[in-house]
Amino acid sequence: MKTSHILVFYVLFASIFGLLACAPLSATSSTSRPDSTPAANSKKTYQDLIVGFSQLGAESEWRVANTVSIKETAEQLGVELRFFDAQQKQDNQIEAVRKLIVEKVDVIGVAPIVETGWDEVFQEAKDAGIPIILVDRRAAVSADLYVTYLGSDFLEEGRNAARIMVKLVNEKANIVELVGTVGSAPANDRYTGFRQVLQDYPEMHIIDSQSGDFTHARGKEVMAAFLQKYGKTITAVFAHNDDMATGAIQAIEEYGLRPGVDIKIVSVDAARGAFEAMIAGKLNATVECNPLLGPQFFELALKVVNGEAVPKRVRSIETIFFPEDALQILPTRKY
Ligand code: GYE
Repeated sequence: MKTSHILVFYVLFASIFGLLACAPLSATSSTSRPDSTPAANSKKTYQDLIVGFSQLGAESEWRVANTVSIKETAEQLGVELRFFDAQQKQDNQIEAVRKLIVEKVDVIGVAPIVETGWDEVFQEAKDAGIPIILVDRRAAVSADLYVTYLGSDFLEEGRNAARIMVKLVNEKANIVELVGTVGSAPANDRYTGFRQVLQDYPEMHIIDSQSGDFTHARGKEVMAAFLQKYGKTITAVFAHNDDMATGAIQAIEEYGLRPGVDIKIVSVDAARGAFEAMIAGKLNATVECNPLLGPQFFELALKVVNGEAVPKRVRSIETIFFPEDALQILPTRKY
């Protein structure tokens, strides 16, 4: 069996268990209820819901797909959605949450740009009796300040990226890392997960690690600087998302090396840009991170508003993709 197929099998297996562990909302994990439980006969439907959403920005293909998923699902279900784009600034996100509290929406979804700095505004929402649902990224707050967290397992994504990298380079490489937004949950966890696996391989060296802020432009800039500094010493790149990977691909080509061949590249998200790069032979693998969270988010929102128990943590289902399957899979990708 090919390495890639073993990995896909492994991930699918893990996903099925993840699914079993968290799919039914009556799962064994700890559950939480909002403070007030409406009487059974006053249950709200999607058409009664007013939902606020504080999105962090539009930095990547992933984020754009995530926003579309939230907006389209609201429209399909007939939910009234009040959506704010914070343009990559935490202050704007906090301001949006405060506006939504004043407007007395039923529930607020937040995709926190960074982990810290949320205690005060989440407490304000709690005091106003408005439940917070964390979407995509975690916030470092006490568990009573949000009802549930819906999103990917970023640590496992980092570990999977490392497992693939180890195989691609036969356990020996000089890696540069393009880190996501500093202080964000996915950047923190992908960084940590990657190292957890690499620590068992003495010839896998991370020679430098810098933030490219999850954008194509910054990924390209940082990679160009790495190439100036280390030249051909670099044999591998771990990019925390596809946009930075495609930026790095351009920088490598401009430097006169072959991305995917002279320098192996693994990234995260599995957006269309990654599939196109894999088909062109310039990207070696992408670890899926699913942005299509709209349906799960509104299902949770309705349950929370109706006082039904929901798991404290809900994971999205994901896999890994390799170049040999990219051509066949690309037309089926939604983002
Ligand atoms: O991987 C990246 C985006 O938070 C999981 O944010 C998300 C990450 C995603 O900018 O492309």
